[in-house]
Amino acid sequence: MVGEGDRVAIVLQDDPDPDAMASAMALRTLLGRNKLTTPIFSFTPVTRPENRTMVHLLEIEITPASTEALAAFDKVAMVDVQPPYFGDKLPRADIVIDHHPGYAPSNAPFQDIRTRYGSTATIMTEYLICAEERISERLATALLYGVRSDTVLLKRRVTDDDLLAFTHLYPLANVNLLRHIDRPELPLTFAKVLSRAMSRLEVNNGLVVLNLGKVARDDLIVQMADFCLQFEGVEWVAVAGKLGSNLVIALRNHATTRVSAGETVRHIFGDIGSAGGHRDMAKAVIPLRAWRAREGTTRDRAIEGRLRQLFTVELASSPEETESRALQRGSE
Ligand SMILES: [Mn+2]
Repeated sequence: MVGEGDRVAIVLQDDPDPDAMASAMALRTLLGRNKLTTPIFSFTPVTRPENRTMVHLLEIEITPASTEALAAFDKVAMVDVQPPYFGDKLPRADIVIDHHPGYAPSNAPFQDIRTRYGSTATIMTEYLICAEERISERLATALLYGVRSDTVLLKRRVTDDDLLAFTHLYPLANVNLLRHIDRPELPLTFAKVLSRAMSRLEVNNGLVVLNLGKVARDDLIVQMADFCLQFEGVEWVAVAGKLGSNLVIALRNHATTRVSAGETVRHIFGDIGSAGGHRDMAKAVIPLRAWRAREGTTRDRAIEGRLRQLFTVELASSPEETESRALQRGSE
């Protein structure tokens, strides 16, 4: 399908994830191309800290996409995403390789959609094996990380094909690099924030609430919330931090509670910021101006106290939560 001199653009979903980036690298290898003749595009940049670490360590270059820039290419390929995702922004695709269900079929001349698969990286690994391509350490590391992150460490939606790809890639990959991607470095200044916060840690009725004050990065709030959830007797954790002009709040539970974390933050903060998420993890981002307008002060201790109050009332008032606690106590 792809002629010798054809310029090919590989387009990924917004805020590309490891599966998408690894699949793009694999397609480029399959086509025998380099980053000049086959650049990788996305309409928005990579934002998640682990994904940015992957981009950095594996030196993946992603060019900002635009409808005009892509129109200049002879062929457009999409991996880990399908044409309907882009709508009018990108009406044409020549090659589509993906595992996401639920898209309307497109008229791309080459389509390989395997909705049973846990990752697109699995499909790409099969192509590389069939074509007897050499899989470099860099490519193997990317693909392994792609399979692993899309299947949440081989726990979700994983098939025999994914496991086969995983075992094929594992000996070829750089396990040290993977460890680095998994555990992003913490800034040293965070040690102080951490120690101050730990000295205030209290568990009331299974609930921990902490406000870290000013933080350098969004993921520090999330990491702190995950960390606090590990202490005995903790069922719910809310960790807040000031990031730029916003107050960011991460809410976590063990997914054994009946109340959804997403619903909880929507209910408490929906009127002053963007709030939502899943049953066991949710987030609220509130402009500090909006917080001040509703709550009066943005002093760190005052925010922490108020958050404790809000979450305590919200979780206690929910009939499902009271019932599930009673059940848990009964079974202990
Ligand atoms: Mn995927």
